[in-house]
Amino acid sequence: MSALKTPVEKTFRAYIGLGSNLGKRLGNIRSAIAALEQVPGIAIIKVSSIYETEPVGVPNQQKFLNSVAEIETRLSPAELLTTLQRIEKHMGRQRQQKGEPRIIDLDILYYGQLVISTEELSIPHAEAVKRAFVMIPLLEISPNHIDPSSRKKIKEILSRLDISNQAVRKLDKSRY
Ligand code: PH2
Ligand code: MG
Ligand code: MG
Repeated sequence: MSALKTPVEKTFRAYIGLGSNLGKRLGNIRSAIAALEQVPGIAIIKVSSIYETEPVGVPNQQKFLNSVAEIETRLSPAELLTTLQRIEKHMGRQRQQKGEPRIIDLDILYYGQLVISTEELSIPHAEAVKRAFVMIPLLEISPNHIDPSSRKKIKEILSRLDISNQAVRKLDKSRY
């Protein structure tokens, strides 16, 4: 095939949610971002500040650190999922029980404007639009991103969300 006919591989914008509430939380978030940066087929576009957040739905656990990264990727959703699971495992995440404290959790929040729901993977992430620990970091890096399920911008979704009981505090950059 001539160079001119070489197919241009399509890339997609995706958003990854990062969370940690076990071990060295800040180091864990940073290591995960560093690991993502190393993956062929993933380019990191933006990373939000890191937020300390009250655990949602998992009572009596240590607070989380959360962040959201915007990436450009040529990996398919399934390949991206496998990649995130490989990084989680490599960083020492053990999966025994649902909802247990975790060294690192990497979730696909959005993948372009794709909407899929299978047993392995739902995109958009099913809970994302209800969670301040996802929506607030997303608002910081991409307020005009459109959630394909509701067709609303992140800033609109958040303005209508009652997050009064979900404490989210931006970590002071000078301290990390
Ligand atoms: N992740 C969960 C459940 N609850 N709460 C906070 N604050 N941050 C999280 O990342 C989180 C959670 C399941 O993945
Ligand atoms: Mg999660
Ligand atoms: Mg997860």
